[in-house]
Amino acid sequence: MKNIGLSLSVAILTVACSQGDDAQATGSTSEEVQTLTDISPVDRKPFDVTEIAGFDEPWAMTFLPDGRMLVSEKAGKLQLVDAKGQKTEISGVPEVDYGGQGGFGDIVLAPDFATSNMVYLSWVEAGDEDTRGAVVGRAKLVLAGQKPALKNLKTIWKQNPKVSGRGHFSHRIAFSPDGEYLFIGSGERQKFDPAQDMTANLGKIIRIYPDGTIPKDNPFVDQEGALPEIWSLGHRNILGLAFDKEGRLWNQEMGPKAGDELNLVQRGANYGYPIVSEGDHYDGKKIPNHDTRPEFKAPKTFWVPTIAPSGLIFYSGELFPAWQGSAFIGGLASQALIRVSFEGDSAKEADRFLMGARIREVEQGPDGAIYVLEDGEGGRLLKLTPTG
Ligand SMILES: [Ca+2]
Ligand SMILES: [Ca+2]
Repeated sequence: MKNIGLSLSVAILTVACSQGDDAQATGSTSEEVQTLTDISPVDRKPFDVTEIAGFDEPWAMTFLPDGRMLVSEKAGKLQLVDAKGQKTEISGVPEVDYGGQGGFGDIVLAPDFATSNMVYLSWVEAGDEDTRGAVVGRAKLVLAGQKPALKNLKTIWKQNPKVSGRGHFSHRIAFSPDGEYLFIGSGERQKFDPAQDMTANLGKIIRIYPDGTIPKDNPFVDQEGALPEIWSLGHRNILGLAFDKEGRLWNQEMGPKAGDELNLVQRGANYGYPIVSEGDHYDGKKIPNHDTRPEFKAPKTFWVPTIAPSGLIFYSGELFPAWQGSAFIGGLASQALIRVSFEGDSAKEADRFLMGARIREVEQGPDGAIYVLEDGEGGRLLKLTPTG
């Protein structure tokens, strides 16, 4: 482990082009630089940064009750990581369809993990004729002995239909605070219209029971032709899904050319994509803003220019008491950790901490420290603690 004091005054004005995540993302502009300067005082240094370990394209992480971590790597590995950064590869992982934005996705613990040892994970599987889709499965994590393993892996949900391309799988997963329901972010696979098509589960947020069965009180179970697992629709590329301390579900999603959104997710609501967006299409075609169509739910906050969000937590720890109740979002193109503050159900960006690397994932540790995963080859796991 080594301490690498984060100097926010160095090289902070570099806004890298979002390469991996949104293939058509734009590069930096003077307008973006101006906005970053306005938001982030360059002398701000609220946390120390400790490097814990490095990974090959890390994508998601979660904490075990004993303080160790599970970290997924996009090409298909799952690593068990101790507090000192020692890594052990976990066997029994699914075969993933790796490439573009696809591969191994999210990993979360079952609400009853302490007794069941079950974990939930998402990945991309291949279909017929060069198609693919995200799936969610569960397995038992066996940690006893020298070689950790996943056992009895079972798929419980699939994107439907499988389509061509390797983008916008989303496949972020989150349990409701009562542990009763599993929510899944299902991206629109860069196909636009499926987000409004009720016979497809793309561009939707999904609600199922932890065993994969579908709750009878889901909003569209009685609607002819609609897939019963749909909870909300009109989403684009959902890369963060989390509950706040009041038990409300939020999602962040990557907009098209800008227009990244933070949404309060409500039962049966339509979030408007691709009919409305605060951003525009990459080919320059305009998309009307949300306020032109009040039947669609507008985001609680949005970003123009893009931050390229990835990962979402609501902070509740003791180490940064001033940040309790805030959300944290990783920034890919913005190479930042973004803090969002709330008042009632309104939200706004409060801080943008420039990290000098694309941030893929954010977590809160059992000690109240904030952990982030950098994106890409050699992406590091960093632990953020209050400046001493
Ligand atoms: Ca996580
Ligand atoms: Ca929207």
